Amino acid sequence: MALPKTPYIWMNGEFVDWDKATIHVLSHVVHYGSGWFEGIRAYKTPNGTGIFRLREHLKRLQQSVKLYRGEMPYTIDQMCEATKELVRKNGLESCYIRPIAYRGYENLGVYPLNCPIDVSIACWEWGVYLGKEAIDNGVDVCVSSWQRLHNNTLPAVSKASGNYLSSQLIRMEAIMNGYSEGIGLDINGNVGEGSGENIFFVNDGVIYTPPMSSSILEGITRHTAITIAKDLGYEVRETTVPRAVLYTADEIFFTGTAVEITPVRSVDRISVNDGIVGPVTKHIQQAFYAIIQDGKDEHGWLTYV
Ligand code: PPE
Repeated sequence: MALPKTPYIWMNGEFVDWDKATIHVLSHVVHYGSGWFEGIRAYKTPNGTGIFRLREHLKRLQQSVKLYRGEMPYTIDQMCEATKELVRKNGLESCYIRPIAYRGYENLGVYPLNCPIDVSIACWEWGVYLGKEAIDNGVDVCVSSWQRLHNNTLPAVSKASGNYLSSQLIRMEAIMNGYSEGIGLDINGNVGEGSGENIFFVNDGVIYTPPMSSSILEGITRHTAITIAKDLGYEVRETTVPRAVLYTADEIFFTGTAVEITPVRSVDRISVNDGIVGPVTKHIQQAFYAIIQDGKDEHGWLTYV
């Protein structure tokens, strides 16, 4: 389905018509995957439209670029202001926001440092990601035959466009085989993450999630879920998770900007908790939705536009 157009896309400091927000085919990013992006959500709350953890996303974008020896041409403050103004100008109450920095047009070759870093921000209306049912009832997933990137091949901590070739292999295989999502194991065979989300496990009331060394993006929703869980009094352990836990855990859930907090109902057709969303997952979901829907934001995670 086509993207729902908005009036403007922000490009290198200017608000450009949606249809005119184009780049040259010989831009470095098109050939070599040299882009870095973020996915951010803005929610309609009783206090107005609030962008969820905007600064943290923009800081991660800056770090993603830095890892590739680049420097963002705009400060985090400038990017914050641009994002807020874009959401306002596009008149959206809630939306998905996609900032992207990329190596642009200058000359072509693997060595990227002669090409400029161009920056765009777009936003559009976007509902639930893995389907309406997913958040309430959970999703059926598989372990992918494709493994995640090795940390010393393409570092997963940098949200680089090129990394998403791995995600595409995982996602396509899963969908073709009738699942909603695939889970990538790290190169040691331990659980990494989904093609576009982090993963959590609950066993005997304790919460587990794979560490950065398991080739994961250090998700901002992951950090949110860990913080909420600790606030609610749960013990959270960031630790290596063997594949077998996918088939034995009491509860499993995904976290991510797009999926928010989505329960996993089965893995490779083995049900999790008889297919019923478990109490810990529900507890964390409720606390999360109280923040983004009701604006009960004690951590100051919402930036109002
Ligand atoms: N891992 C991966 C590989 C990933 O792409 C995301 C976000 C996460 C974990 C969770 O990160 P965070 O959003 O900071 O909690 N994936 C983004 C892009 C998804 C897409 O389909 O494109 C997102 O959720 O916006």
